[in-house]
Amino acid sequence: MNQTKPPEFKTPFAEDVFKGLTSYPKKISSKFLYDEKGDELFQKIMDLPEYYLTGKEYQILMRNREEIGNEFASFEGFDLIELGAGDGKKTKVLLRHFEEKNYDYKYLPVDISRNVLDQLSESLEQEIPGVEVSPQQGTYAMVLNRLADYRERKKVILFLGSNIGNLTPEEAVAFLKKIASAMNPGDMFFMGVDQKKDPQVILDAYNDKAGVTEAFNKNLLVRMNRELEADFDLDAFVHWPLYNPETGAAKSYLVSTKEHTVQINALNLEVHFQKWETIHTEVSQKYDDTSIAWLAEEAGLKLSRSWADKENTFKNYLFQI
Ligand code: AVJ
Repeated sequence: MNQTKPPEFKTPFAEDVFKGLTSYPKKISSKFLYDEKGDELFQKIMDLPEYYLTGKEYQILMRNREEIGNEFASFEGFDLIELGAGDGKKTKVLLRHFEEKNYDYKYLPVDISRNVLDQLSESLEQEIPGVEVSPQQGTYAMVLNRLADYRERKKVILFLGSNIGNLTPEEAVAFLKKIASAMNPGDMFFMGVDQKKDPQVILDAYNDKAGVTEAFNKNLLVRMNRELEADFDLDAFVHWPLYNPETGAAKSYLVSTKEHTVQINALNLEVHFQKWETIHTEVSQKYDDTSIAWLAEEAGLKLSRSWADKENTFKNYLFQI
């Protein structure tokens, strides 16, 4: 019998691109936005005037660090586990405060990238030398599984920056169920979530004047050109963010401005684009208290309290099980 072997992929990126660009409508998973260049562009995004998320969350943590610390602290001490720590700029607000209070805790930043973890450990060593850091390299799922069996002392899991937004609500429920299953009674989950608001404000956050978000989105094309020997012409696509105030989904696309064909040599693939055909590249889901209550209910988490800025631009929620 003549069997067709399923294609073997050298990397997760190769597999995602093959599957996503042979589907209709075309898509590429947003997690591949973060190569070295993507990390650098995201750092720039966080400093943009239109990208309010980082500044608002920083403010919330700064103003409420005392109260938040009182919730986290416990008699037997605690382990602070951060999913996707990045440069830790916001987390350091809490760590500095915990140091001042002499809390008995250990900080366990989780990231897929060794490089990110090394840089973070080094900067902590410089800036807050007292804090005990135990970097955890791996995917969130790997680390959560590993930590599920750990019951020695209270766990506080941090998930900041509205990173939950990169999942659809259905994916978010599945993810929060994993978090819940890694928690024991008394453990806590603290999550930062961008809120539904004036649609124009949200749209502008993903469509900055300086074009940094456009470059971030198009970096996927650059990455395919480099890593998969493709020949994407960056000028043949426009960056197109959308916000739907009904669903709370902010989505980004790359739209082909002409009919053309792209070669992806490493995948032995020719990809045809119709004029105005799209590649969906990212979702940044926005929530409100009602939709967060639904998420929590579905995932088996109990919402215990939240902190926000005056305009409810951004909220940080504390959950228990
Ligand atoms: C890191 C997922 C929270 O969706 O707001 C910023 C990523 N994309 N600008 C977001 C992002 C375009 C960001 N998150």
